[in-house]
Amino acid sequence: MSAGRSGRPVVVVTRRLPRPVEEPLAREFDARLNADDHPLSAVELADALRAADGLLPTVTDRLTAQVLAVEPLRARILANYGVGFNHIDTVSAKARGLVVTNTPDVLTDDTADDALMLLLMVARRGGEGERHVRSGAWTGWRPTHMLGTRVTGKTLGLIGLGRIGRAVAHRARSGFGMRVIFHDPSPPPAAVVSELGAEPRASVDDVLREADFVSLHSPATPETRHLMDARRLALMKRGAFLVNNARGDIVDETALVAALKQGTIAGAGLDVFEHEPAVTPDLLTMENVVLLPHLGSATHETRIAMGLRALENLKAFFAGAPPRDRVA
Ligand code: 8YV
Repeated sequence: MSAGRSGRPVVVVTRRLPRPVEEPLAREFDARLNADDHPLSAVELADALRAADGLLPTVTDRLTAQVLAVEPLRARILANYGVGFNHIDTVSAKARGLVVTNTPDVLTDDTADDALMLLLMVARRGGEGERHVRSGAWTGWRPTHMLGTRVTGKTLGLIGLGRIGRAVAHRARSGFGMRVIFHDPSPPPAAVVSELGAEPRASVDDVLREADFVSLHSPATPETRHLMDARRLALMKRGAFLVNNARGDIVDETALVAALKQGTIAGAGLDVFEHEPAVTPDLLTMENVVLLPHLGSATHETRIAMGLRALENLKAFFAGAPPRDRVA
């Protein structure tokens, strides 16, 4: 096994992580931490692949085919911090003999909470109301002021019924009395679906035609890129809302802006963006849009759990055991 001067494998940790994660990482490995937390450039990522035995990257690291083509390659594992790994070219990683792992499960509940937060905020005009109070414009209660849309009893359409989709379905049904419909090309077992009380639909389009709220819970893959394009946005009800805390490129952001401007849909709650951290400027001016800075898993508890899960994957790998969360 290759190792650093300390005899332990060298692991480049690309961003600052919570202290309860950095501490054991530094004990277990010759960990190279990112003290100033700057996002690594392609050149820095290539250097890390040349210098380290393993990387612990995040969603801000674009591990493209070009970056992964680096010579000589020393790294043997990419222990991703996060469940989504669309920022890693897994085909190239595999071709270069790199193992890729992720951190599922530990972020499911908080990410589902974030989707419900977006749904409630956009339906009940939470962001707009907050801006109103802070601006000093509020003149007092009145019966017709800032009326929103009721959530209880409405139909929630889920695109994707994986771990996070199921946690959203559970919350929506048990907490808000919503009816839940979904489409997933690889649905969970029928018993799981019926236990959730979620109703399958044959296609994404069928979900869009029927739902009052549409929430996206698919992985970002070439097949789901721009899944929500102009045609599909037009299938949604005029009074419906779109929620996305999966990945930005599942939505054609330009088409979304047009749909919001034309009143094709009523509003959107977005935690992720197509060109993150850039946000289409028009969205910044729209009151019926809630914009959050990729907060899905952003709790102390979950960000620590994600780090410990990545650490577990690294430890297993360097001990010669199969890492629990291998995805490539
Ligand atoms: C993370 C996420 O914060 O896990 C994911 O896929 O989108 C977020 O929960 C981010 O990916 C960390 O790298």
